[in-house]
Amino acid sequence: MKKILTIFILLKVMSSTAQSNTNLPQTLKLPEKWEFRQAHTEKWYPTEIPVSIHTALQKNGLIEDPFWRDNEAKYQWIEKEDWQFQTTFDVPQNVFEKKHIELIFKNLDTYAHVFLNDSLVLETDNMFRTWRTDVKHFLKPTGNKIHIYFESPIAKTTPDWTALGYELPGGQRVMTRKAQFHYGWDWGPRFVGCGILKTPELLGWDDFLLEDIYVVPQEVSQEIASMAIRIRYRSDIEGDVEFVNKFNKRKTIEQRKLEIGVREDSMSFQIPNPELWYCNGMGEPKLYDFTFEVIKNYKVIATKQLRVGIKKIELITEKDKDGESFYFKLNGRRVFMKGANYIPINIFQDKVTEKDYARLLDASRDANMNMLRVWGGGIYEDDIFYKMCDERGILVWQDFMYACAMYPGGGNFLKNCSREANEQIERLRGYTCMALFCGNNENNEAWNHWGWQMSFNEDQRNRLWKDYTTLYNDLLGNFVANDGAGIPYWESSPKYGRGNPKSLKEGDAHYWGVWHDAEPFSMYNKKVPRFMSEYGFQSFPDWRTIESFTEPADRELESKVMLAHQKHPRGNALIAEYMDRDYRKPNNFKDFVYVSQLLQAEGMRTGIEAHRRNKPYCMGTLYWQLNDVWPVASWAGIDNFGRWKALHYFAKESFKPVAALPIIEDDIIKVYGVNDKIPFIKAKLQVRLLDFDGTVISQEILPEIKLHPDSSRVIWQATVKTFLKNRKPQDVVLETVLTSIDNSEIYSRRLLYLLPPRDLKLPKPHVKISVNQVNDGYAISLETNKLAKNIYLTTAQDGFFSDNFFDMPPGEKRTVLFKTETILDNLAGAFQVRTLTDTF
Ligand code: BMA
Repeated sequence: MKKILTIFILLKVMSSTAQSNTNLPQTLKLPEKWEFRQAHTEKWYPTEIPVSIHTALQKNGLIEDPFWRDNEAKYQWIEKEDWQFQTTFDVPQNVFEKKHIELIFKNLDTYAHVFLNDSLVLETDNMFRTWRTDVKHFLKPTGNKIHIYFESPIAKTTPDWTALGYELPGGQRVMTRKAQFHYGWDWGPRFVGCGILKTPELLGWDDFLLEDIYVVPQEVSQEIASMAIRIRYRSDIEGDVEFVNKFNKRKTIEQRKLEIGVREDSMSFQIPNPELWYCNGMGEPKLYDFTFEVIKNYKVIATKQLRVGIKKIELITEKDKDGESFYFKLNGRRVFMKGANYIPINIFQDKVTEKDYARLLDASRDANMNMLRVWGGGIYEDDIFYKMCDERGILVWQDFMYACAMYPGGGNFLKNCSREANEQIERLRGYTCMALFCGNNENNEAWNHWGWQMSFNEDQRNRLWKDYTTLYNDLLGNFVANDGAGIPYWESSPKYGRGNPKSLKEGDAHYWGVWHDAEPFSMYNKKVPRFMSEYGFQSFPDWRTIESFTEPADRELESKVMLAHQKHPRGNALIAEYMDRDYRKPNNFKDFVYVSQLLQAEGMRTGIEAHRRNKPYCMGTLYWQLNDVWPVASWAGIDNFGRWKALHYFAKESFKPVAALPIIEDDIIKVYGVNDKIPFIKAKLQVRLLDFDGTVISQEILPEIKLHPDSSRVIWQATVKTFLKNRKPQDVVLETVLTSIDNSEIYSRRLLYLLPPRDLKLPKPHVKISVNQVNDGYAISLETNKLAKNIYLTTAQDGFFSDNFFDMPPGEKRTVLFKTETILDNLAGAFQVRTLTDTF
């Protein structure tokens, strides 16, 4: 007993020394409670940070929910006003007595004048930068007042915008380094706000500050990985120190001499028998934990915990017989990229929680994605996003935040952009998930092919193009090359636009012939580029999501409120036109919403499969878009509540790493075997033609087929006629099932119809469900007497269906898990089932 007590006391003493190690820099988060008001008005209102002005107003009942009905239009006045925020705080001794005290802001949106105890200490003009300023001499131990005056981004930029003498494509938003989608997009509302989107901090330190640290693998062999830890520090002192790295109970120590000023240094350490970091579907995203310390006179003066994987990423752009390749190599192996374009989770960043990130990135991983493109009209994401991508094996294609516009040049603007880029490169290069920095979204393509040049004279054109190349080539490109830790750089996405035949032969492509030009989905089979970084089709969000912003009378396709939540001018017309090609007219708007999701999912599947079949000519497919910033009809596969549309369920199936993908080409049924995995795989293929009663008309089994690593080839084919055996195409469905040889694993299963749904003779099925409570929710077992097309399970409860929108032939049994924290009391009535035949 005595011994235990001694150990306990010892532990206590040790832990309290660690916490109160006053040699280390000390951080103080500023308080949550603030007050705010509209400038030039009297009354202050309470608020809690992080907050955007819209949230602050809403929480005080000064405005309604900005997403409700057509409220967006009512709240446009907010962008024209100035806003003030303030609070008071004390500075505890451990911070106050430090030699240096910096006030640090991240995500301060955007034009802020910061006053500390009535002195102006900082002025900011870029929401993507970290702002730090020395405030030691302005602080007192108690009763400090911080006041932030936000200028309207519109009023602030109007003089410079007008002085340009011409209108830059993209509009006035280009003048401000602020999330460009705040100004409205074809899937988002316009809310040009301001706000304190992260809690500001005070950072106190004495003689030494570790400003930056990251780890890069140097030499990697099977036996050993040599890693370099690179640091930048700021020091007021010289002298001997030790750099220490603790890894896996081993300590590496190196002696150093500190120098005064801002200095860079590095140390190395080794990982024996290293396991490399692999992306989702290729292997494990192995991460290693270690701790770096700087020790002076036996005292730790800086420490940092790091979590890093060992990976090498390369972008291979080589001339070949077709044009020029565009693919990624991870750890020396070619990888086919599967994923989507990511936009921010909410237009009001203050509302985004860690849980939201986890849910969306889990959904990406669960849908077999291995890459997300952080699109250039949004934000450089929060650290938590990249950390979660590291952990889930999701590679990140990171655009710099420039989209669909020409940006002003000039010293001040470019200086601001340079600082932003340097800070973001420095922050992001340490994340293992980082695969690419890309200069901008569509700016090159738009300038050269969207007719933008016509509104400028030659001088202006030359100047604008020079500003373009200065920013994306001379500045960003060089910054990434010099400081990007080996992460590749790509000037603009796409390399060529769809008007240019080269777009299918070189670089990455955005193919929008489907959608904008109303080309049929089957064009995806023809327009296969080297890497498809954008293509998409709209649908409506989940019905409950529609209910969240409407009154019952609003729930009509063309109601004023629904139109306020459809930002594409031809959106509804295009959906209706495509729907008419493939589906029978839905009975009502609710059915239209459901069918719009099927239409989108089927269309996108055509694209995904075309890209996968054509590997290695095509080496990536990122559809537009993963998610939504508010409730809206859009290209997203997951709506703003995190609810999966049919697309996300379909993508999960279509992205499976080993798959048999059927297609009919010139009356020949072809099945492609696609293997994205590293090992060579032997598999069994079963192809059956069934009628809608479940009778097998034809079938073929290939007991052993070989799927080479990272490959795609036709593994089986037959003419439609022989397989159809005099049956009519409207009465049958083709099923391909790819399993392991011993049937223990189903790699993929796919149903393919010979005609579009509107021409099928679908029977009315009777789908029986039975519900059982299980650990994390309810298991719903389904059976049907006839083919049930696109079974759609719904419930009024919050939760998640493990599967939905799937087809089920008779004879098959399926169990869907409904994950929920809610306890249901009426199991039988809790779930509803619909199928496609209920919509007409
Ligand atoms: C892409 C994107 C976005 C846009 C989407 C849908 O090209 O880069 O600008 O939202 O198209 O139109």
